[in-house]
Amino acid sequence: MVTKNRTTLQEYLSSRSREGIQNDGLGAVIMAIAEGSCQVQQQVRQAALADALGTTGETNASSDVVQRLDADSSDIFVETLSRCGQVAAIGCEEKEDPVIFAGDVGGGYIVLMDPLDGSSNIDVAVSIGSIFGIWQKKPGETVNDDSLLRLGSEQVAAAYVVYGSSTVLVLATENNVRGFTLDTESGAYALTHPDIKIPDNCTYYSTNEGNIKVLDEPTKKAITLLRDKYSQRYVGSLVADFHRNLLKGGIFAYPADQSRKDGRLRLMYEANPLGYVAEQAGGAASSGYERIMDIVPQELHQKTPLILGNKDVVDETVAVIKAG
Ligand code: FDP
Repeated sequence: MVTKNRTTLQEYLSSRSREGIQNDGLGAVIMAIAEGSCQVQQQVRQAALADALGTTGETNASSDVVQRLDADSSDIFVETLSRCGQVAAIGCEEKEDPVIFAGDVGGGYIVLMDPLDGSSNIDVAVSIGSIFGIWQKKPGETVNDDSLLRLGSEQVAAAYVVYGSSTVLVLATENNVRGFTLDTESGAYALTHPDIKIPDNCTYYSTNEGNIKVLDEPTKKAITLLRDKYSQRYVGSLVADFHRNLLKGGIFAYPADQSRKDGRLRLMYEANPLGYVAEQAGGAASSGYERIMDIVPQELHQKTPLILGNKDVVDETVAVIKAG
């Protein structure tokens, strides 16, 4: 068996007195994410065979067309997270309103998620993923809609799963980023990337070059400088682009443009969780104006420009944008 002699995610979480995972119940939340992702990866790989591709005909809170797999993945993760008994509330990119578990039913954690990121790549067999930010409920708090509007810096953990040529779950807690690869034979995630740190050298930049014509001059200059120095790689699924850049060194940029003053990506479901992972791995995340993790959220589905990856390159890029 492939996982022989490797630590499984379950074993890793069981020894949570080390590695910074000390909070009661957090392991159960992460296992619920892992369980859901096993189901989602199966659906993703079988989708064409099961005639499950295509759209639901609806749009979500951000006016994006909802793919059938978006909706199915959302249901799967809401179910596994509800069942683990440690979650007080779930905010989901695909759902207008949060799911709140009242009274004794709820646990101590708040999870905000993009259940299937990279929708436009679903139908064409290109890597996609799921993203999760995890917060702890405030002591004595009665959870309501406003409880989900937390600073990114208050996350206690974040995770993402890439459904690529293999399925990889990356888990970040304070100063710790680890990657687990799904062994599809045993159904267990096994530790394959024990200590992820973003490499010192930035190799890649990832941005939608087609947008260059609608950028303001300082942002255009910042992107052009990246183009001059680094190789371009752009999958068009944030998780996949981020994962490559995290392992190989790189910067992802989806800046504001003339028609999208707040960019395209979601603060609570995408920027905060991946910003947290980046920072714990030695990288950085900025809106181009401020640290992502310091943005005070005004509403659940709000968008933000995002510049994410190697800290020195993020800082340089932001400096060019700010210089005007
Ligand atoms: P998608 O719309 O396909 O879900 O989350 C939004 C996102 O994908 C990101 O995953 C991706 O990085 C970005 O949008 C791609 O946007 P463009 O097509 O505008 O480049």
